[in-house]
Formats: sequence, structure tokens, C-alpha cells
Amino acid sequence: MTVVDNLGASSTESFQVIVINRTYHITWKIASHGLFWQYPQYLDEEESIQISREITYCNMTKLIFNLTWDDDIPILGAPNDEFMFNVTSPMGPSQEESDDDQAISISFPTSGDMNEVPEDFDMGAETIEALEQILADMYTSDNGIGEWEVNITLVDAPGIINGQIDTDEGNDFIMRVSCLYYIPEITVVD
Ligand SMILES: [Ca+2]
Ligand SMILES: [Ca+2]
Ligand SMILES: [Ca+2]
Repeated sequence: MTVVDNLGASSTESFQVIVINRTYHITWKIASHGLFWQYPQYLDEEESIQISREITYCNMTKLIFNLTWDDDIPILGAPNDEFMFNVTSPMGPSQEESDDDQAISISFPTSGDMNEVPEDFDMGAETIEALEQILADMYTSDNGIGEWEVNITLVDAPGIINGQIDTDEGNDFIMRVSCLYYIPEITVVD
């Protein structure tokens, strides 16, 4: 009878898995992109222009459309060209404003956020890169992405002084858009 004791022959392998599991604190802040939609462009009196652009930013909280102009022929120093502009969102709702004070601003939405800003929280992760991936997967929202349409009309461009001939035939305008969106700020707790 042969007894084979192989205990001594067996090798012991050991695996050392190093998991650096840290806790992170996630807060959210609002950042902004400034977009030029229309460089100075001239409109004749009573003329309209339509501008369509696709906006593709995720996690937008607000879009702010700013129409500005500088009346080239004010009357006695007071600007009087009247612009009207309206914005139609890809979700359907539209807004319209008109003014003769050289600036009109339209915001979407009018109150609250287009995408709700997440709550702050703590989370464990092996690496900050892994955490960023989790946040990108779980907290990416696409409300507001799509085709936005803007219509701009120069309603009236008065230029008459003391009954003389109206020499104001139109005006330049500039269309800028600010896009606000939330991004995570990550700090190590322990
Ligand atoms: Ca004018
Ligand atoms: Ca005119
Ligand atoms: Ca003008």
C-alpha cells in the first residue's frame, strides 16, 4: 500500500486584489455655453428672417435667446426701431416678445429647469473615472435637444424728424443664445 502525501508538493498561489474603494461627494453646478446664432445681419423694415438650429447639449436647464440691436437712426437720441421675435422649442411651446428698446430676451422654460438638477449625494467607486462613467450613465438627460426655431421681424423702423423724409429703412441685429446645463463636481470624502 502506497500512501501518497502530496501536500508538500502542492503550491499555494495567492492573489492580491487591490480595490481602492473611496467615497466621493457629488454636487452639481450650472455651467454655460455661449452660442452665436446670427452675426450682425440687416433686416429691411417689415422684413422677417427664420433661423433654425439643432441644439445637442445634454442636461440643459435653460436656454436664453438674446436679440440685440443698435438703432442706426434714433429720433432725438431715443432708439425707436421695433423688433419682434419668437422662439419655438422642439417640444412644441413657443414664446413671442416685441420691444423697441434694443434688446429682447426669451428664456426656456420660463420657470423651473428644462432638466431637473439632481440632488447632491455620496457614492463609493473604485476610481474617479469609474464614478464619472456611472454619473454619465445615470444622470444624462436629453430634454431640449432638437431643432429650435427663431423668427425675427423688424416691425417698424421710424426715422422721421420734424416731418422730413423717413431715412430709416431697416436695421442690423445680433442673435445670441446661452445654454445653461448642469455638470457634476466631485470631491473625495475618504
Ligand atoms: Ca429708427
Ligand atoms: Ca422707416
Ligand atoms: Ca434703424
